Amino acid sequence: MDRLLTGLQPSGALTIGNYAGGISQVVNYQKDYETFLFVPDMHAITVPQDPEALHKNIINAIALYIACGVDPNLPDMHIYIQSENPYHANLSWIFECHTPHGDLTRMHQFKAKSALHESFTEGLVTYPVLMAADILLYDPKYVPTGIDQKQHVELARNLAIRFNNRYGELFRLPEPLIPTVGAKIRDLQNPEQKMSKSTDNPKASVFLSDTEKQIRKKIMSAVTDSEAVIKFDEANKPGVSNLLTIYSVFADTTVEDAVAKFEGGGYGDLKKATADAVVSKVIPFQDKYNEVINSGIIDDILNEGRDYSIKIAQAKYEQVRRAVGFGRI
Ligand code: AQP
Repeated sequence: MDRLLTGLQPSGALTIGNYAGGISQVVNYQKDYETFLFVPDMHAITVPQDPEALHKNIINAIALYIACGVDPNLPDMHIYIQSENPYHANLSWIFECHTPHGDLTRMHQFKAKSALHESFTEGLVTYPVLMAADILLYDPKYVPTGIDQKQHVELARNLAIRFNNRYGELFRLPEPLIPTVGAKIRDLQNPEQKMSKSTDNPKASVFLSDTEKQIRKKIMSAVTDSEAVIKFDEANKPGVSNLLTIYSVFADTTVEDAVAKFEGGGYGDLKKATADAVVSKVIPFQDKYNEVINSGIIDDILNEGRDYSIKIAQAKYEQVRRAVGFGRI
């Protein structure tokens, strides 16, 4: 069975963007692939985190995956925490020593995130190398992701090619799996940017934990434009295009159908329908989330995921370790 692998950083509450680019794809494909779904807590500390909040966000993320439809009872579903498996960091070091510094400082996400902080750590630079290790340890065929992480999956692919050429066939080349709709949900207040969980503007992102009232308020006050024409044109009408995208993701339809439904109408109607669609999916997720978080099942799920992921990752790491000449012959 081919493998699928993805992770969502516990750097805050998850957004509807994380749902569209990450979780919803796992839910759609989970029966067709052996699935490795992990919480990348080591990635989260590339920017400062409060330790107590980080612990909580890790467990909340697991409960939310399940609440959104990830089925932990599928025999080929493995859910785990990155830092509980030491081979991610071990392989990452080897990869760092094979990655030109310039390849990392040229990454879009590094440029965007480093610009937000007066000083930043080396972890922010090397983040995509750790992500390459997260992926390549498991030989997945697909990595479900939004557009923002596509470049990082490409870096993992390039590292795999470099290693296979230099040391012999070690890694399967992964492919990013980008959703046809919802690959980039935009910030509601600044639709030039993508929606992020670590935003400073409380009106910019809709979180999967928001109340119905908060969701409606944020979507009704989304920035659009003064043209009063509903059409999908991301370059010239990013705000309206974003609403059409969010509507399509949460109403399970295509952007073409959404445009056909709303064209000729006002922005207020589009916003209201978008808010209705988001509320109708997200509020039931929250009911299920409360059930999961209080059920006591999370530790068992994580123990199984940890043990299985260590078994797979250790075998791959041993091959790589020998190939690069570490230790005794
Ligand atoms: N706005 C988005 N639209 C579509 N997909 C998105 N993803 C993130 N934002 C959007 C996808 O969600 C998955 C998990 O991402 P991540 O948590 O690992 O890191 P990120 O991409 O840096 O997400 P955020 O929300 O922007 O987090 P912070 O604020 O901590 O940096 C990935 O598949 C990602 O593509």
